[in-house]
Amino acid sequence: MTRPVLHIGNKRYSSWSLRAWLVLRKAGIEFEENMVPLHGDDLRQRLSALSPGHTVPVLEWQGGVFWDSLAIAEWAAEQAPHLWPRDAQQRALARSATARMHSSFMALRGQCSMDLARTPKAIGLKEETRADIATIQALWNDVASMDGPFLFGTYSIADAFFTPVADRFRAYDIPLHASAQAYCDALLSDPDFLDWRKDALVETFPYSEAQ
Ligand SMILES: N[C@@H](CCC(=O)N[C@@H](CS)C(=O)NCC(=O)O)C(=O)O
Repeated sequence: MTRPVLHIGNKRYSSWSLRAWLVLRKAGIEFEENMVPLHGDDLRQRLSALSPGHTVPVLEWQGGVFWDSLAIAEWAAEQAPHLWPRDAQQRALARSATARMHSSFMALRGQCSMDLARTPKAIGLKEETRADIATIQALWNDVASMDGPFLFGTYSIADAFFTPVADRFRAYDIPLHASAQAYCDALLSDPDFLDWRKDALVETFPYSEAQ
């Protein structure tokens, strides 16, 4: 079988690509990766040529082209069911937390863009950003199974989806509750994340320094 191809954005900045890539890694699926540099006047054209979603990540598999990190994660979970918790209640909760991450926290995402190479430095956070940070920590606290370092014990899609948030908290030097900090430390010391980060730190694309 030909390997699926995951089209991703710059590893340093593309948080949605990171999520899909982590999920495929955790699924144990062998895949090729193709970097689509997220800059240049022809970016929209290049993304449109890739998929009707006009964004990365994009998964090419058996002649089909699929987009959106959550759809790609669900595709992977069909082959690797361990990506969601085994218990039905926990599984529904993990999907709720993942969907919340996928659709929310615009203030944090807008003000604290992901930059894996950023030296930790605090900025003046907007009120809405502070509210997002408090909501995320409360959500983690509400759903955490306390059964291991990850939200639902063993690593799940929810953890892949929160990994870019953990790095934003690191990069913008955001003080966290002890349990939230421990969770972020677990996400940021995950070997697959560290593999991605290693590549991100040596990327040489043109970039503008995030605030
Ligand atoms: N909801 C989409 C969002 C994907 C997304 O916004 N990707 C960014 C890169 S992280 C992108 O392709 N930006 C280019 C653009 O919007 O022109 C997903 O979950 O995959």
